[in-house]
Amino acid sequence: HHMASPSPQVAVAICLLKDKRILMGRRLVSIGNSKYSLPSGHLEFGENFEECAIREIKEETGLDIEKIEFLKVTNNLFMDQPKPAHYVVVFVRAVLTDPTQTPINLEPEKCDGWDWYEWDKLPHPLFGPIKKMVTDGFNPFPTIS
Ligand code: 8DG
Ligand code: MG
Ligand code: MG
Repeated sequence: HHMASPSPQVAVAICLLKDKRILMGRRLVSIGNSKYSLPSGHLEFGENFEECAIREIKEETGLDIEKIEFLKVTNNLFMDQPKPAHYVVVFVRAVLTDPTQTPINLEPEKCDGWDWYEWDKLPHPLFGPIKKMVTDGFNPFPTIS
């Protein structure tokens, strides 16, 4: 009859880059409701990060991606939620396989819609964890050498 203790969960968040813009959408879920964030989702049993990124983007936007590269990992606590959560979030970047493909809002119960934003004109309010990363200088775009 005892409650199972909650465990940290693993999510993969995708910085999908198209020229100078990145894909974001307004969340319609309890954590970060009405805030703009990246497409992301839970790592499934047996998946690698690349497979998870490809699957989640496809499920949420219909888009096909390639050139998936690891960027960073963050440890995010949401302890002030009705149901506290702890996420280890793996950030990757990727590009469209077909640059003419456009996003479809395939999970309208979870997201208000997807659009492309320039990094210095990101939508607001941004979801807390990504907002802090931006403030701390995170930039997913490749540096031109
Ligand atoms: P799934 O059922 O499809 O597997 O999951 P989902 O419903 O798509 O999960 P999600 O909420 O989109 O993403 C999982 C969690 O990742 C989310 O509840 C909170 C966490 N998360 C962070 N940082 C970020 C971030 O910057 N962007 C996004 N989208 N999620 C993040 O901790
Ligand atoms: Mg998601
Ligand atoms: Mg999902």
